Amino acid sequence: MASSSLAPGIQGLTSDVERVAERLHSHDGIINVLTHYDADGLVAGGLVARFLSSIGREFLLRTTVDLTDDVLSSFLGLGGRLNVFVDLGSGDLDRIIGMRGDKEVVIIDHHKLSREPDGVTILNPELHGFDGGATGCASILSGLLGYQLTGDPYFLGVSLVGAAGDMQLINPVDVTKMVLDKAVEMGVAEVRKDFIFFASHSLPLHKAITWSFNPYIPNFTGRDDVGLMLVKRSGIDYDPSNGRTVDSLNDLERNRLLEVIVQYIAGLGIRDLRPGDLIRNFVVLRFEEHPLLRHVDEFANLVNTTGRMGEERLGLLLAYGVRGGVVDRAIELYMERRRFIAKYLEMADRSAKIYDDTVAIVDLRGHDFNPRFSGTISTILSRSLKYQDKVVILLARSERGVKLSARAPRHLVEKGFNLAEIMRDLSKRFSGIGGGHNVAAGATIEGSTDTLVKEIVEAVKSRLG
Ligand SMILES: [Mn+2]
Repeated sequence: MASSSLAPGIQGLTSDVERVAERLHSHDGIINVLTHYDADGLVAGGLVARFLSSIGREFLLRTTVDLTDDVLSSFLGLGGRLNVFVDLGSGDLDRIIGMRGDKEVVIIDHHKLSREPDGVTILNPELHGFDGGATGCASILSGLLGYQLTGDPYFLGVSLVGAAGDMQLINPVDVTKMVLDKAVEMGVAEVRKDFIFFASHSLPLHKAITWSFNPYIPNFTGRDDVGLMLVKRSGIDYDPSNGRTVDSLNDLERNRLLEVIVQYIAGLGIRDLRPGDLIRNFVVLRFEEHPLLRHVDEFANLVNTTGRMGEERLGLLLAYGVRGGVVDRAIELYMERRRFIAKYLEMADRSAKIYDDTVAIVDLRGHDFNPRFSGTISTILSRSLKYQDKVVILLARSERGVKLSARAPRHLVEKGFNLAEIMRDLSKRFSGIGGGHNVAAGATIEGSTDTLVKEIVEAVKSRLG
């Protein structure tokens, strides 16, 4: 698949794909696979499983939230001689090499390498001059592996689902772009530009128009009542029970509805709303029959949900290619989770207090809020038009104390602002654990004091100064 018009590293990566595919193909005996529980990890794991099945290899597939010592030693302790890490491992080479014993290790990953591979076989775009955060996520690599040996374009199409999950399809470059282009060329994928209001093709019209959480628009996103009001206002003949969807609209109805929606959103008085925020590229999988699976963003949300709700095997099976009852069960979970997200976003928006126009504190300690949603809610808020230029910090009550989930805008991070340090400092001061990345970090601290919010705001402000 190498082409002279692509970055030079593609050639090297492609020969690594061939090498790893050959290695797995020639292995005699069981192959153990461990993958991450997010959308990219589950899609990659499902594709590796499909690939191993199609070449007649026996395998055992596990998922994990973190690569802790316990998880690592249990995985390396499994029978069989070959262990494959997917969407994790590159940053833990020291521990893996230290604990591998006589096991052969293969890593299919796109995170930064913590040291020299030293006898570990690694498939990673970082080794070929690419930024693995921006291109060549684990699903893309697994898709290439499967396609390499089987020629089945399903691998290319579904690998895009994991890429959507890791945010590599918003502006696809290098390896990810190569796979997208190939999938389009093979006729399995199609790229369409459309308004975010028309992103869901399966839901009743009034739910569909407020469906997309990207960007999150307070008093609009996820609000069925607002959706119904706007459909009525547009004069379209509509009854929520008659099953009309976005696809049933003719051009005239579509334009009338669009006009009403844009007018309503403009009336919400949101700063910095650009028309471009409301239009996106959507990648469609042409071979999928179910509308939720046809759209890679929704497919990715579906898989992500299975992991977040502790039902990873459903996500793995979806990526592998199982349909029917597995799709139904995943959709039930998805709808349940969406209802919670919509409810919690409203709650968060009402509770948000903004300090000095830079820090948004969302204190949900006194609310009926499930702390497992903290990261999801703070991420959506931080990408919303209202809060995208703020440091967002969400506080929730959890079993072990107060859980903090923090997100920083990119412009501050580029100037050296580091949330992980703030979370570490706070967790030292309030005896807990904390850390993460410069853009996204968290902490769980013990007890709670009346001055906690004030101290958090002070901690952020001192780092900004
Ligand atoms: Mn990933």
